[in-house]
Amino acid sequence: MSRGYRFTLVLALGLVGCVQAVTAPPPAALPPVPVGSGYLVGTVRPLTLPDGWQQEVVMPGMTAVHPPAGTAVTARQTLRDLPGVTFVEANARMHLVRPILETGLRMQAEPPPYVPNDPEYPSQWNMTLAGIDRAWNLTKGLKTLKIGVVDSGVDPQHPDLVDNLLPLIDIWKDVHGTDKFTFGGRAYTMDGKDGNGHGTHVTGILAAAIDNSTGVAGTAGQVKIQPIKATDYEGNTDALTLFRSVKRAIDEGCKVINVSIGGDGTGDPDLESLRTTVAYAYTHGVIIVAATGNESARSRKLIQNVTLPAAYPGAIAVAAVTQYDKIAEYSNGGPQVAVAAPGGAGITSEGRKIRSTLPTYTTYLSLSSRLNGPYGELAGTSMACPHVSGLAALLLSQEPTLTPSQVCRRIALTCDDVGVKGWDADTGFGRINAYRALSERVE
Ligand SMILES: [Ca+2]
Ligand SMILES: [Ca+2]
Repeated sequence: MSRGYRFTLVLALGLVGCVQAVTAPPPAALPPVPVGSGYLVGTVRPLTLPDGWQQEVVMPGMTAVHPPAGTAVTARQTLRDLPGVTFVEANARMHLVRPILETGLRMQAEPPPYVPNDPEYPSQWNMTLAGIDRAWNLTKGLKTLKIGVVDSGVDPQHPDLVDNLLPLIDIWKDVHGTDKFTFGGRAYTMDGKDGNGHGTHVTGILAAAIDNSTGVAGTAGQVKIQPIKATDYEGNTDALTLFRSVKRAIDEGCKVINVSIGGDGTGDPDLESLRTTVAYAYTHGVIIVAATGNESARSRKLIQNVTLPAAYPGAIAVAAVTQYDKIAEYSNGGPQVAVAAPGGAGITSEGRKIRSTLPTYTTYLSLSSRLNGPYGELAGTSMACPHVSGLAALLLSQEPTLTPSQVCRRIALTCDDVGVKGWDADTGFGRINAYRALSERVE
């Protein structure tokens, strides 16, 4: 029995030894520590460290050491002075090798559309089509940025515009005298305000106050608008009035000027004065955004040339697309077209028009077309144009030092291609995409 017992005991001890060899605990690991903290120490023998210091044998010959807080200044020297230490290194910070990314690639998912609280916003399909709703996640415009609207004037008291309006400058009156007409035996005087309705509609697309629980939302609904009245109640003007209006807008400090004005197609096809006007703005660091004109009837294969001043170098010539992202029936075309933007339907099959602000008082438009304010729908390249002026304003709000040529490139090179593949004479580089313009790098 006793032999048997000893044998069993020896066998048992042997088993214990085997179990210990297989399941011996690994060297103590350090508790979680901040990235880049501590030291790596070369060792030829186990380290004997001061109290409170922690160590982990990383591999034979190298130990990670964490001195207590407060000893960082002297820790390296303390470690160097220990017997058997071959090197001491701070635990260097490192990073994944960053992939080289192509410019213009969309690396992040687009944000969801921003939905403002303006009650008429659900009818503004144009803001979604042009990526403006997603752009509002990035900026809604700088309150100190001045944008010029050279047009028929504006309703200076419109409740959805008044917060963004500077006092109207009436160049029409300076050049041509009072703006008045008689309708149905009644006289109307329109000095100092929009006598037509066109300018108020354009201004709303560009900068109706956003998120004010009122009416519609403008593309750049927080910037300041400098309204310049350059036409009479019918929309008539001339090159001299236009030049004086543009110059005044520049003198007032406007960085972008919306010109939804064109020749009537009956005049000189080349006006040196208007070419000079656009060049003057460009050399003063100001961007002219102009409509290509509405004289075409594409369903009958009649396509008119880009009007003036949109056709001149330095202006961004804006064509119009419909709700369905197709070139609009009326939109003029040609080699000068830069981009397209929502202009709305010219014929019934093209979808809806563009909803915006209209004057709160009687105008030539309300009398002649029964289009009454304070909100209503119009279509045309005049309506497309302020989407692009508004986008230029958003770009300058995000990056105030951009030059006119940089703004033009951003807008053109981030368009979504529409119509014929690549640049085409109907839609230029394509329909603007405000979110892409604000979020993609374009060199
Ligand atoms: Ca509003
Ligand atoms: Ca195209």
